[in-house]
Amino acid sequence: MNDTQISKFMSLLLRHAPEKAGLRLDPQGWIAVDDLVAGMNRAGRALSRADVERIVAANDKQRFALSPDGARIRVSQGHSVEVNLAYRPVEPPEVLFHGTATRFVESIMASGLERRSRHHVHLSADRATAVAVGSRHGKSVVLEVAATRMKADGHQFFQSANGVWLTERVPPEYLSPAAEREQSSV
Ligand code: HQG
Repeated sequence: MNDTQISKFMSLLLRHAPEKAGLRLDPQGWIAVDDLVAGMNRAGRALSRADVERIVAANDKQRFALSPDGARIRVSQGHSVEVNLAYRPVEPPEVLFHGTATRFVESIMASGLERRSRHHVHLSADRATAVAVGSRHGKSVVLEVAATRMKADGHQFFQSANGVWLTERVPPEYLSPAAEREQSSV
């Protein structure tokens, strides 16, 4: 397995399915690095603690976080398993962005952005990230979220350790498609 494959398997275990390697996360999503390594080896992925540390340090989006003493690891966002990362509400920028696929837009503009299998709707502070996130699902389109207005109306915003903006849902009245001209310029 190359580092990308290991990283994807780590994401799967730490976000969605720890049981695939016989593991359990603590309520804040942490697990001992040694337990993760042992579990991955049991699941047939031969790797060492040093491999995990290299992958954590090199990760493009800094998905993984180590505890200050380096003993435990978790992912910073994106879980579907029950965890509480104890995010504190923070003041969002005026506008945030959500990238999705064109085929979802009609449904999103009717019922709003929903968190689906994750704990939150994921938003970004820049368009380019939103374009990349959207293109994971198909032809990418970027929606603007009137974040300051949402906050003023009582919605809470959180930011993960790796900079992803999170909120529980975005009702349609705060959403607008970003202008075509702007989308093609990113
Ligand atoms: C869509 C990656 C129809 C939503 C990225 C999205 C991100 C609706 C999909 C992180 C809808 C859910 C999360 C509605 C939402 N009708 N479609 N009412 N409401 N949707 O993967 O935001 O690489 O769960 O637009 O960088 O794409 O994994 O969420 O297309 O930060 O670290 O339902 O995943 O991070 O898809 O991506 P996802 P997402 P990592």
